[in-house]
Amino acid sequence: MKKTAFITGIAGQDGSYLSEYLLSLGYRVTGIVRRNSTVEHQRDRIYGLPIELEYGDLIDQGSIERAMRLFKPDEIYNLGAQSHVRISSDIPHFTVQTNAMGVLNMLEAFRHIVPNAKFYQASSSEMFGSAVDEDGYQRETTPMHPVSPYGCSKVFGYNIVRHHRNAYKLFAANGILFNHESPRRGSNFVTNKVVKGAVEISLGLADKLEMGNMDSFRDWGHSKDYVRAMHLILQQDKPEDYVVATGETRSVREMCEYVFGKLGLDYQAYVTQNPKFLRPEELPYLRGDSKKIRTELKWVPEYSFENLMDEMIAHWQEIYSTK
Ligand code: NAP
Ligand code: G4F
Repeated sequence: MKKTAFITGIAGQDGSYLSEYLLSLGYRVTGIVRRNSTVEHQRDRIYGLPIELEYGDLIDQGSIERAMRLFKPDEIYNLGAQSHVRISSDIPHFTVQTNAMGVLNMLEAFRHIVPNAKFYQASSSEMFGSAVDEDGYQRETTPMHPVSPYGCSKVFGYNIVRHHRNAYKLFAANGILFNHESPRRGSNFVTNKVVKGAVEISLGLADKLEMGNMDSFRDWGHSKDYVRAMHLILQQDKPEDYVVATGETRSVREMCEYVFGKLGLDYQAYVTQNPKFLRPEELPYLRGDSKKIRTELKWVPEYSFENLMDEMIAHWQEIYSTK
């Protein structure tokens, strides 16, 4: 029988790729979107997909329960979040309400309405914050010392999932995902900002790019590879938490060097620093050890860093060639 998936954050980067992936596997795909005054743009990433949508908000418990009763999901993917780390310092209350209390709202609806379903929580490497193991990696056992309202809210979500799993014997699992990108990434995240800006400069549409901290390191993978991991985590008999990462790390500076270099440019001639893009507290270094999901669930990413960046560059070149 056709399985039903219920996705919060369905119109976001991951929600859109996950929808496409689950549809390709024969799922009925359902989800919630928030009310927004510009409805056309809100649904750009999921335009034309045969999915069922209702209005809902993670902060509005009644709306979550309504959707859960209506869709009766077999699998629940809680991807909805205020997902921008720097902006979480500007809107900390909203961030915590959505990313922390929102998870509790989802778990309670899951527990009372569809307790036999399986639940995936979009946890984050930002939870590790300043903690790094001695060998230079973060993994499932690394302590969590978050350095942003976003990171703190995600730690609550992570822990309340583990609590509900243990206390009520629910299938609830965390994917601890490191940064993942794509042409669908919001253009105020660093990779897409750099790619878009560099393509504009290469076409003479801009002459500089204002950045924040160039010396933080991130472990960047492709969203398409990471949504496969989410699905895999829910196909197991036992709910467990898994780190999903490439295991490679690069600085923002190195990423700029690659992207501008691909376009025949020297990033140093165009990139300037604007303090408005710095964070009150920076997370300087992320590198994930995803041995557990690779060995136990046989997850293998298909994209390299270079393939990912090249796809994003081609995306922006295509956009500007049709303007
Ligand atoms: P994204 O593109 O920002 O998508 C987030 C989605 O959540 C958007 O559709 C957004 O809708 C929705 N949302 C925001 N507030 C909501 C609320 N109060 N109620 C219901 N929906 C709400 O993020 P993403 O990159 O796809 O990430 C998906 C999830 O993975 C997030 O939970 C993120 O924190 C987590 N994560 C991401 C990464 C990464 O590198 N991408 C890594 C680790 C974890 P609107 O457009 O209406 O705001
Ligand atoms: O692309 P970013 O904004 O992503 P960040 O903060 O690492 O968060 C992303 O990954 C998390 C997983 O670890 C997710 F949980 C979260 O939802 C989100 O998807 O910034 C990456 C790095 C930071 O060190 C930042 O300081 O890039 C640096 N950076 C330098 N200049 C900049 C800029 N980031 C942004 N967004 N804009 C800049 O101009």
